[in-house]
Amino acid sequence: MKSTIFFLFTFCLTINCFAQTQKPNVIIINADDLGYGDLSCYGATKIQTPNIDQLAAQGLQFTNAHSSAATCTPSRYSLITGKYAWRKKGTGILPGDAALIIPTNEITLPKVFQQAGYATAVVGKWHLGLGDAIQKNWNGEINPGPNEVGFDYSFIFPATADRVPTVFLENHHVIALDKNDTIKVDYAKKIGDEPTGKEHPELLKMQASPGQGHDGTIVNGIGRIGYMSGGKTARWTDEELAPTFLSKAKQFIEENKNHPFFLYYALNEPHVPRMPATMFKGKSILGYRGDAILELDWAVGELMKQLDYLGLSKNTIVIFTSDNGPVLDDGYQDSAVTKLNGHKPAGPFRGGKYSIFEGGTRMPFIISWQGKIQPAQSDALVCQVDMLLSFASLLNENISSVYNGDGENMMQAFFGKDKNGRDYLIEQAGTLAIIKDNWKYIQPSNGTPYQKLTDTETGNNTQPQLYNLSDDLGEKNNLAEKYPEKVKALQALLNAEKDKIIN
Ligand code: NG6
Ligand code: CA
Repeated sequence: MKSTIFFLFTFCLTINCFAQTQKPNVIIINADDLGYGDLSCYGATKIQTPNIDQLAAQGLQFTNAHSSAATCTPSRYSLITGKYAWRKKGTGILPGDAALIIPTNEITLPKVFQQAGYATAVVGKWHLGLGDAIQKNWNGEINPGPNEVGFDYSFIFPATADRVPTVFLENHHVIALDKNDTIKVDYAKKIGDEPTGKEHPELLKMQASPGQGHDGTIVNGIGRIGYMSGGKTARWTDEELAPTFLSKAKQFIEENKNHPFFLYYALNEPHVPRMPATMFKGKSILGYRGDAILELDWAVGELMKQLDYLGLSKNTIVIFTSDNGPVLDDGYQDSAVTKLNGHKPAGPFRGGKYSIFEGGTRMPFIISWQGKIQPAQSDALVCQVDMLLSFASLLNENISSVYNGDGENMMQAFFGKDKNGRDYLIEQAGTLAIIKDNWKYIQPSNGTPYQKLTDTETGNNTQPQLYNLSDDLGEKNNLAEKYPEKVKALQALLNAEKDKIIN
């Protein structure tokens, strides 16, 4: 009898152990403002990104994968909630003091993993708001935040590197805070008595671009959007961002090496202000923007090494992508424009960040799972909004009673088995566009067609636009007048999507 119980016990342990090793770890690496053409595996010749290229060589590399939107907050909102951001007010680019915009009572991508027994973490840029109000005490517990929407562990900065407060938060608290030097944040008016970038540009180590703000509180010699006072010991230096996030990501992996984990690793590079670690300064021929891309590539390589070192490479799915298209001058004179050297950040696409043209949302997208996903290229139409439902399906989590969103189950496409992907997809910038069967319709809009400050062709046009992406990737040839029926059909499909009740 005793030996039977012992046998059963060891048998269960083995099965349990087996079940655990079978569940793959998942890492989503999300770069910030990295364009389709910024990586050598996507055709860049003026910069080499060997580590991301390696990931592409061992995985499935997509040519028609998208973020849902051409800026950060709506793009990330979509990834985490599995819903298009344009359905919900208040999901545009958030200031650094915004309240959390993800409802805490709804299903999210990390919650899917939690339900499946995973340890979950976000490390890096958040930009989805914190707390339940704008006016909040940065010196106490800040709640709700990433931990309330599905992340067991979070190590983040609140918004963007160019917005105050320039601090790290670990779970609910700002780290390295001196209780006698409390932080205050204001986006409407100057607070405290420190000189601002506007008052004292001579104090800046990198000048702000004229007319683009970034002249509030000076932190680490760089003018920011917004004002903060206090928190001197807690303020980061830009040069430490990538190494710090990398070290926290590696630590989380190490701590969970015997347990399935989901890591959302949201890198800051190459978003402004571009101020890479000293060892990357001047390393590329493209100025600090190129150097920041090399730093990003290095961080990806170091993360892969960590997986190898811990013996996790084979059982970890790694996805590499970006939140929106590229921009050169996004507020600082950092030589991204003058040292472009013929580099094409958006690759063959028109527009970039802020643009409804493909440059805005057509993203690098690589998925690697050694031994499970065959190395290849895929032209399937997929979107980051699909992550939630796709991973729910992979993990056999039935979420049909709690998820009513815009995502589709794209696991077959992520495995390279389905070559087509989605039937259609909606893209968001100032206006909306819809892609179906490689035709793209852009809804008319009164917005400016050209954003001078960032030198962006936004794609806005008061007339309908129709492009055939099969032979016009650069969206040069508007066929709307030639194919009015096609315009009508796509417009109707877009309108039907807009009318859908998603809650
Ligand atoms: C813009 C900022 C830009 C950048 C962007 C957010 C100005 C003039 N420009 O409003 O510098 O911070 O917001 O980028 O303020 S994102 O990638 O997070 O969406
Ligand atoms: Ca971004």
